[in-house]
Amino acid sequence: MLKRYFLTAQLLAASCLAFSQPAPKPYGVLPTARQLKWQETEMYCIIHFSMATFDDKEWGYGDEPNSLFNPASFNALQIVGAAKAGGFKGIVVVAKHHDGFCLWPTKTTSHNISQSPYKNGKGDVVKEYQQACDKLNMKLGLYCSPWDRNNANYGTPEYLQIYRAQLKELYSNYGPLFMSWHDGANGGDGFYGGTREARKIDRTTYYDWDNTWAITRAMQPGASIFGDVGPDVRWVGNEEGHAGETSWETYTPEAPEAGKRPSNGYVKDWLGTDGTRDGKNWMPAECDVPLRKGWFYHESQDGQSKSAYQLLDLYYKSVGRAACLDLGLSPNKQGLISKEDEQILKEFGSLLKQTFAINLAKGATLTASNIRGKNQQLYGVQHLVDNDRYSYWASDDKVTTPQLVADLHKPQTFNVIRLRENIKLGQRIEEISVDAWQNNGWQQIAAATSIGANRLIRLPQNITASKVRLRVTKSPVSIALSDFGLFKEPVHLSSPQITRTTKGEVSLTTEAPVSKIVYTVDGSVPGNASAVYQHPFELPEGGVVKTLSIEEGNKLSEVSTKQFGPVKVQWHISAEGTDEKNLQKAIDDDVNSYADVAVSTGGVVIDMGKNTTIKQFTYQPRTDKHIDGMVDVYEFYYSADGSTWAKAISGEFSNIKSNPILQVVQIENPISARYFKFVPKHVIQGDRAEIAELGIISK
Ligand code: FUL
Repeated sequence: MLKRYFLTAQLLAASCLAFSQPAPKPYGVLPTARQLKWQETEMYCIIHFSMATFDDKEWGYGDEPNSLFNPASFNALQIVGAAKAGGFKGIVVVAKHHDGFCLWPTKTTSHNISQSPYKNGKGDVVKEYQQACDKLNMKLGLYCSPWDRNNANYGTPEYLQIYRAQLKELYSNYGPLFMSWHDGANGGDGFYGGTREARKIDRTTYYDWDNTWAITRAMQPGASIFGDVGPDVRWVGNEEGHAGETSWETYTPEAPEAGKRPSNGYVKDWLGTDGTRDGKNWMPAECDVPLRKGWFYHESQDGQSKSAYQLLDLYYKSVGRAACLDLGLSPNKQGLISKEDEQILKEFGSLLKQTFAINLAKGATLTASNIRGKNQQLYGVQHLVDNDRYSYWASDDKVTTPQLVADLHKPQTFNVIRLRENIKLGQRIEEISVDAWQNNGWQQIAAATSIGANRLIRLPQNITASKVRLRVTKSPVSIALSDFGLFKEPVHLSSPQITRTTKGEVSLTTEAPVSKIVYTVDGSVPGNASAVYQHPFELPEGGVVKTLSIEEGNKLSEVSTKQFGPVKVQWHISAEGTDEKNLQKAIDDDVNSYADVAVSTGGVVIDMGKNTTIKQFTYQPRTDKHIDGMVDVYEFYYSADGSTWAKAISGEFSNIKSNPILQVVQIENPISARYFKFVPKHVIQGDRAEIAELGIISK
C-alpha cells in the first residue's frame, strides 16, 4: 500500500514537472516513420547480377540474347547469407538494370527470365531473393532501372506505362519492401528494339515522378524511395561510399538551371556530400559503393575487392555520418558470391561486432551540467546508454551548450566515440567537442559537426583516460541527445602504402613503424618467405606489387596491391592543334592535372619510344568532381610506325559520370606496338576531352 502511494506520488511529481517543462519543441523538418525505419537499417547490400554479369560489362547495351542468362548454381541463400554475415540488415535487388532484362517473369516484355534457359524458363530470381530474405530475417528492397536500353518504346509515353507496370508487378508479388531504388543514370544510346541509336528524354518530366512514385506510396507505403534528390533518401553524390565530414540529414536540392526542378538524373553536376543545414526536406544520404571495382562481377577484377578494414573505414564515413551504407555485391557467372568476397564480408562483420561489443560509457557515472526541468526520469543522462535511439537527455530551452562528464572510474582505452540525437525532434546540434582528463587537466581529443541519427568519431590514436567530457559547443536550440558511447576497435596492423616515382622507383611505407615489410612483384600473395623491403626498388617496366607488414608474433596485416604500367618518362604525346605542354599533363603521372583536347582533333597519339606489349590501356578521368570533358565513348588504335593504324578496341566507359574511377580496358589479344592512339568519341558534357592520365599495362 505504502509502496503504491510512493509510486503514485513519484509519477505525479514527474508528470507535474513534465507539465511545467514540456518536451523540447521539434526543430526544423522531421523524418517520417518510414525514414526512421530506413535510418535504423544502417547497412544493406545492393546486388547486381544480370545480363551484364554474363556479358562482362558494367552497362549491358540491351541487345544481349535471353539465352545468355544461364547461371549454373545461383543461390540466393548464399548471397543473402554473405551479406548477413557482414552485419548488413537488408538487400536491394537489381531486378532490372539498364540493359532491360527482367529477373522476374514479367508480362511487360519478352526480355525476361522466363525466356532464358535458367530453370527452363520457370525461374524467378527476385522470388528466390525474397524467400532467402524471409528465411534469414533480412529486409528486401528493389531496383528497377527507369532507363531501358532494350525496350523499343523507350523515350515514348508508352514506355512510361511499361515501366509503371513493371513497378506494379514488383510491388505486388514480393512482399513488403523497405526500399524502392530509382536510378538517375541515362547514357542515351542503346539497342532499343534494334534501332541502335541515341534517345534523349527530358529527365525532369519524362518519368513524371510525382505520379510514378504515387504508385510506390499506394502499393508499398513502408518503402523509402531512393533517388538522386529523394524524395525519402538522397544519393550522396559519389559511388565511393562516404558522406562529407559534415553531413546534414536535411537537404535543399538545386537544379543546374534556374527555374527548372531538380530531379532524378537532373541535379547540379555533383550532389554535395554534405546536405544542407536547415534544409527544406528531411532527406538523409545513402552512400553506395561496390565491394569490387565495378558493380557487376568481372573476373579481371578478382583480387581487388575492398578489404574488411577498408569497409570499416567506409562504415565510419557513412553510417558514422548519419547516412546509410549501401554496399554493392556482385555474384559471379555461377550465381554465387566469390569465396574471396564472402570471406571479406565475414571479417568485416566480425570487426564491427568486436568494435561495438563493449560500450565503456555504460559502466561510467554520467553527470550533466543541465537536465531539462531537472526531470531526471524523462530527460536524464541514463537515456544515453540504454540502447534506445529515441529516449534522450535534454537540456532546458535556454541551455544550448550543455556539458556531460563520464567518470569511467579507472583508466580505460578507446578510439571510437558515438553520439546520436533523437531525430524525431529534428537535427539540432551543430558542433561538439570531446575532452579527456589527462595530466591533471582536460585535453581536447575530438571535435565534430552535424550529429543526427549517428555520429562516429574515430580517433587517430587510442586514448586512455578515466574521465571524458562532452561539450556541446553550438546548437540553435536545446539538445536532445540519445546516445553517448565509447568503444575500442581491435588492434590493427596497417598495411603498407605503395607509391612509385615517375622514373619508376617504388617505395613501401607504413603510418607507424613495423618490424618487417615483405613484398612480391609477380602477382603472388606475399608471406614470411617473400622479399623483405629495405629500400626503394626499381620497377620501370611495371608489374603488380603486393605487400604486407609483419609484427612480432607473426601478425600479418592485410595485403596492399598496386598495378603499374611502364614508366612514361620517354613518351611523346601529340594531338593536332594542341600544344605539347598542355598534352604533357596526360602522361605526367599526376591525376590532378588534365590535358584538354578538342573532341574533333581525331585523337591523342603517344610514341612510347620502343616496341611495348599492351595488355590493357587505362584512362583516368578528371578527379575534381566536374563532368565536363569526361570521355564516355572511345576508340583505341595502335601502330608500328605512327602512320599506319589498326583499331584495337572501341567501346563505352559505362557509369563514368557517377563513378569516375580509373578506367581499365582489356585488349583481348595483347598487342606489341610503339605507338598508340586514344580517340575520345564522345564526352559527357561539352566538346573538349579532359584527360587526367593515359597509360598502358604490359605485365
Ligand atoms: C548507377 C548505375 O548506372 C550503375 O550501373 C549502378 O547500378 C549504380 C548502383 O547506380 O547509377
